[in-house]
Order: sequence, then C-alpha cells, then structure tokens
Amino acid sequence: MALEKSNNYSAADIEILEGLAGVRKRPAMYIGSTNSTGLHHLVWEIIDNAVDEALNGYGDKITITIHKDGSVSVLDEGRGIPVDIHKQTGMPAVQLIFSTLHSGGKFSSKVYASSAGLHGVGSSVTNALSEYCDITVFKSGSIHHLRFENGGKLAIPLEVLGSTKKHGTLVRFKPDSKIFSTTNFQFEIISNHIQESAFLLKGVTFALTDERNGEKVEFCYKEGIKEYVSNLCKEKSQLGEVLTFSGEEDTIKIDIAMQYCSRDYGEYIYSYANNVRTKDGGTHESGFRSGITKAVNDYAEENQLLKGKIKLEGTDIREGLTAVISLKIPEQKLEYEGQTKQKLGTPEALTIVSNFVYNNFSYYLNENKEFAVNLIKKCIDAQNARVAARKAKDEIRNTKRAKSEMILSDKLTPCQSKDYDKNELFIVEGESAGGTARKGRNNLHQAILPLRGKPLNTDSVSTEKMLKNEEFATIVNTIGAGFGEDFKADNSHYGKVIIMTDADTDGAHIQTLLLTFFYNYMKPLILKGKLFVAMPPLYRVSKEVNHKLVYRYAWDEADLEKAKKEIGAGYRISRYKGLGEMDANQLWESTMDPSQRQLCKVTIEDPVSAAREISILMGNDTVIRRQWVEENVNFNEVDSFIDEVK
Ligand code: 2B7
Repeated sequence: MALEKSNNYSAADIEILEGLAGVRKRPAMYIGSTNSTGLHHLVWEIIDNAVDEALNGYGDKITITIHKDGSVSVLDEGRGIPVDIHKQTGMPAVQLIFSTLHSGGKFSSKVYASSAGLHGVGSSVTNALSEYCDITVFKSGSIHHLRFENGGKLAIPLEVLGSTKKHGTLVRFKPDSKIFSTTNFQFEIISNHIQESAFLLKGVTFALTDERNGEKVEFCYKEGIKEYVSNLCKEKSQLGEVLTFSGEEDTIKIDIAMQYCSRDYGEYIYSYANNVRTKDGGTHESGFRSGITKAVNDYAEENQLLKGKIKLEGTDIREGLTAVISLKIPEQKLEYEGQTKQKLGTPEALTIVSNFVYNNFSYYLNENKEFAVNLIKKCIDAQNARVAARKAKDEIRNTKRAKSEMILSDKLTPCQSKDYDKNELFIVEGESAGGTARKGRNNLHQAILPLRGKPLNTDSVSTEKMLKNEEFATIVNTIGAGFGEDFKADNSHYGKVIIMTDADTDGAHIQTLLLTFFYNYMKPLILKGKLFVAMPPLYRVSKEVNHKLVYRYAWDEADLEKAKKEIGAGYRISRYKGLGEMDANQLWESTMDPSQRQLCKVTIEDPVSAAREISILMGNDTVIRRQWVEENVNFNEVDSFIDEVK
C-alpha cells in the first residue's frame, strides 16, 4: 500500500498502527503459531536482518543474549540501520522499518534475495508482538536509540544518547505474554538455529549467552558447509573425505558438500536457497540427485564395475550419503512451489545443478580410483539388498495364506472403524501394558500393538532385515501406506500413531528406536504431524470425600503442587513408575482418552539437531548414547524431538 500524500504524517501513523494491530489480531498468519515455535520465530526475524547485513559483507559477529526478564537481544556489527528521515513519511527510516509490514524489499535493492526479503515481514512483526522493543543504532559516531512499547507503539522517539566509535545495530525485545502460550526461550532451540546459520555463513561468529544461568556457546565455521557435513557424519563410519564443489553458473552460485558413510542406510540431503532451508527439496535437490546417479553409473560402466549387472538406481547410490546443497539465486529467478514455499521451483536450477554435480563428481571419481571402487561396491550391496527386499515384499503379497494372518502379527488388536482419519494406533511398551491398553481403549477407533523388548535399531540394518522383524512388518502393514520412497502419508490407516512407553530411560530408548524407524521409513508421517508420543501422568492425587474418591492426575512436579491444592488437605499421592502400575480405567482416562490425555507431537524442526540426535542415539557407540539419554531425556520437560503439547 503506497501512501497518497507525501507529508501526511497522521495518515501514515494510522496505516502503521492498523498494520501492527493486524499482526496482533492474527499472529499465526505472520509467524505460524503462538506456541514455542512462534515465540522463537520472533528471534529468527531479527537474526535474519543481522545475517543479511553480514552476508552483504558488513560485520562478522552476531551476538545473541537471552536476558533474565524474558527478553532477547541481538547485536550485529554492520553499518547500523539508517536513522535519517524517510521523505515520504517524514519518519526516521529505523522507525519505519520497525513499524511497517513490508519493510523487506522496500528498503533494500539486493541481487540475491535474502531470508528477510523472502518472508517479507521482518522486524516489525517482532515489534508488534512484543511488550517492548528497544533499538540502539551505532552509526556515524553516535549512539541512536528509540523504544516501542505495547505492541509497537512508539514510546521514546529517536534520540541520540552519546558518541561511539562502534557501528552496528542492537535490538532487544520482550515477547508479549498476552499473545504467546509460552514466553520461555529455549537455549537449545536458539543454539541449534544459529549453528545452522553459522554453517551457511562461512567465517561469521555467532555467540549466544543465556543470562538466566550463565550458559554460553559460540559458533564460527571457516569452512562453512564442509564442516556442516563433517559434523553430521562425525559419529558414523565415513567412506572417504568430505567432498566440496563450488561454482557459479548463469548467475546462480552453487556450494555443495557431501560425504558417504558405510553401515548407514539413510539418505540425508539438506538443501538451501539463499540461506533459507528448502525442507521439501525442489529443483536443486532433484538436479543433485540426477547428477550423482549419472556420474556413478557412467563411471561404473566405463570401468566395467557392474559385471553384467543392471544399472544402479538412484536410491542404491544415495544410501549412506549426507549432503548439504546451498544455492544463491538472484531475486528475479527465485521461484517456490507448494503452499509452504519450502520447495524450490526455479527450473534452471535443475539442469545447472545436475550438470555441475555430474562434471565435478565424475572428475573426482576418475581422480580417486580407490574411493570410486569402494563406493561402487557399496552401491552394489545396496542394490542387492533392495532386490531382496522387493522379493520378500512380493512374496508377502503373493502368498496364499490369509492376509491378516500372514502380515499382521496376532499381537495387533485392530480397531473396528474404517474412518482412517479418526483411528489411532498405539504402540505400547510391554505386553502387560498392552493388555491394559486393550481393556481400557475405545475399540472403535483405537488399535493396540504391544512391543516385547526393545525394537530393532533400523539405522544399522538393511530394509530387508527391517521387514523380517515382526513388529516393524506389522507396523508397516497395519499403517497400510507403504514405506521408504513409496510411503504415502495420505494413505495411512491411522490419523494418529501414538508411541506409549514408560517414563524412564528404557522407555526413552524405545521411543528413540521407534522414532528412528519412522524417521527412516515414514518421514512424511512426521512431516504431516501424525506421529505422537503419549504422556502418561507421573502422579495421581486422591482423597475420599463422603465415601467417594475424588482424584486428579499430575504430569510433573509443578502440576503435582497444583493438584495437591485442588484436592485439598488429606490427599494421598500415588506415583506411577510405569504404565503397568495403572489399571485399565486409569490408563484410559489419563493417557488414552482424547478429551483428557496429553500428547506430544513429534516434529523435525531443524536438521542439525534431528540428524545429530538420530545418529548419536542410534550409532554404535553405546557410551555416548547412554550419556546423551541421561543428559537430555527429561520427562518433566518436553524433549527436543517433541515440541508441541496437544
Ligand atoms: C530491509 C531492512 C530491514 N538495514 C539497512 C542497513 C543496515 C542494516 C539494516 C541491520 C538486527 C539485530 C541486531 C543499508 C534493512 C535495514 O538498511 S538492518 N543493518 N541490522 C539488523 O537489523 N540487525 C544499511 C545501507 C547503508 N547503511 C545501512
């Protein structure tokens, strides 16, 4: 919306206030949600601007602080946001940037679109959703300052506080507790986010301090995405070194780092366009895949390494591959596909990346014979396993025996309804808890699959082996939507798949083994938000009143205190050490009944931590794993795998 009159301040003021009020009215439209994810989004908006300034070559350090009052500040060492008067509105530019919604493209004319420009909302959204927002600009020898309060209302107009030799911008804001369901910033979430940025922004230092407890981290990667990949692979058995290919083709800049690992059956490709993660891939990822496939097949053929065998498929070639693809695309060429805009659509990127990868990887293979031969051996192993798995699958399909008898374990207690969206599959730790769940369940919509012992670690076995495992075969077949590349989340026979374990270390381990399976074979189920972890209560507080038992469940220590108060004097506390200590009715009402239970939705927010956690937990090093579980799995808090309580 352009302003009609050049010096009509009040009209400009009104438009700005209406804009920010709109953000407060419908915050989810701008930041996705008002839960912990949305809260952290406020920080990303500010960091994005600091990152852009560093990307333009101004300043190589970004300092983030979580303050005791619940505010966060971000300091960059760039040029400082302009403080001069913007002609059309008569306002200082910095004030305008923090109070208008379309500040992204309007004030900048860069070649490469940036994260801030992409989302197009910027700092004003953070301001609109904050109790206060202080901006200090170090520029031209002076310290400039202004302050907004109560969702972006100007409280202190631009003033000069003194003189300085420094240059840069400092933004400190406190999210509005009236808007967010939580205002508790999490060190780990911010730390993971800035680590990802640090990998993508070679040589820029990101420092984070938590003044609530003194915790600190600092990230700076001189070798950028090369270190990203070596970090992702550090717990694994690597095949060869991290390869990096960089170049520019038709104004598109390409940076790729990749490494193969043996004894790993996953494929881990993280792609970015202009430093923004493209979660759903797109043309650059497709180009990368086809380039790799062609390079390996051509090399194998030219050197007669396939010995009469049929060509390798892309999946054979990508088993155990970790890669980071980072493209810089000029604004006018940037296209996205789909609703979430997390899939690159730029058609040119497909051929450019494909040819680039083909040429560079072919050259590398020819120069490194030993690696090439080992890689192709590994690919042939994958091909053999794939063919065997397909055969096993076909055998299951063609068998004469009754389908249910053959594919579904008799341990599965199905539900009656065929209304798939409403159906829930509970995967339960232990046969005895499974029995209790079977008695307590709603048999129309809830199916129960008890597990005996620890599930198989699918990170270290082939697909064929996974399919031979009774529990996983049953999970694959009862979900009925295929697995791996063929998995179609929309065909799932369950709207929710719910993992239900004891709240102890063994339970945590079982959860991670199951999460690993779903991550490796049914990732879309997680992305579509259909995978959950049940949260059994830790306590029940009860009391007899007039010969009737009144009680309430409690999920953690704080909740227990509340429950004690609610029930009042004379209460009794039962502590549940496991699901097995509840009877069918208790398990139903506390953990399974949709109207009372608490579920955690499993999400994969950022690739750095998801991949690291999976590889640490599932890698062969049991010492590291044990240590990690003990340090990180806290059932009184929501684990980082799992970040939303419904
Ligand atoms: C599109 C808008 C948002 N901006 C500038 C210049 C420097 C600059 C910024 C920033 C966040 C926390 C510390 C350009 C760009 C506005 O125009 S935003 N630095 N840092 C920031 O927001 N950090 C700029 C040209 C000449 N001089 C300054």
